[in-house]
Amino acid sequence: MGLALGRLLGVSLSRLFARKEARILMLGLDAAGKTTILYKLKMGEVVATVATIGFNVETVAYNNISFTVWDVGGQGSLRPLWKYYFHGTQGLIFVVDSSDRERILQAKDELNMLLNEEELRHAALLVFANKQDLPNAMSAAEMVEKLGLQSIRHRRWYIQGGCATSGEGLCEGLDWLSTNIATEA
Ligand code: G3D
Ligand code: MG
Repeated sequence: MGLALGRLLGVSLSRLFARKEARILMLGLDAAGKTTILYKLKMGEVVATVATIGFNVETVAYNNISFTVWDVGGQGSLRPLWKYYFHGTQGLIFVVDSSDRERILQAKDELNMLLNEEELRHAALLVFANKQDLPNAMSAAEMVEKLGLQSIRHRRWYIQGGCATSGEGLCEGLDWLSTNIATEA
């Protein structure tokens, strides 16, 4: 399983690498599973920094592909500073804890705000419906409805259910992203 996953991830990542440059943002509420995914990708050293401007950012880069990760939700006054990280983003991965029914509306609001960002208008959207291993997890179909994805216009989007701890669904999600990533952003 580990080997197969590595190979499949390799295929997805090499498609991304085949492009000149890929800037991917991975965002979501805290505890959605973003850091777990970042480590699962095994692209290299994950660097956690507190940006001088005050919010925690994790980055990992491999060749010309970079993933930048932070928690959305709350942190009101810092929000305007996010835009410095939006520029040039070709792919947005929005990670959601499928078992967190209490915060699904908050996740929806945060996603909508991100989708309204001018700098992200070209970014393809992959929603990763994480924690599908938990018994009370909402299905991907239910998440489409809860997050209002069916009303998204003028953007390529896809939802992938999965489990960050086992890596399930990651290859499929990244594969979609690598073939649908905005060629110019
Ligand atoms: P974040 O970076 O989005 O804030 P983390 O989220 O990656 O730190 O994950 C938050 C917690 O959720 C972690 O547990 C992590 O192990 C768990 N988690 C991540 N993905 C999954 C999943 O697919 N299934 C399950 N069951 N748990 C998951 P801890 O206990 O370390 O806080
Ligand atoms: Mg984290």
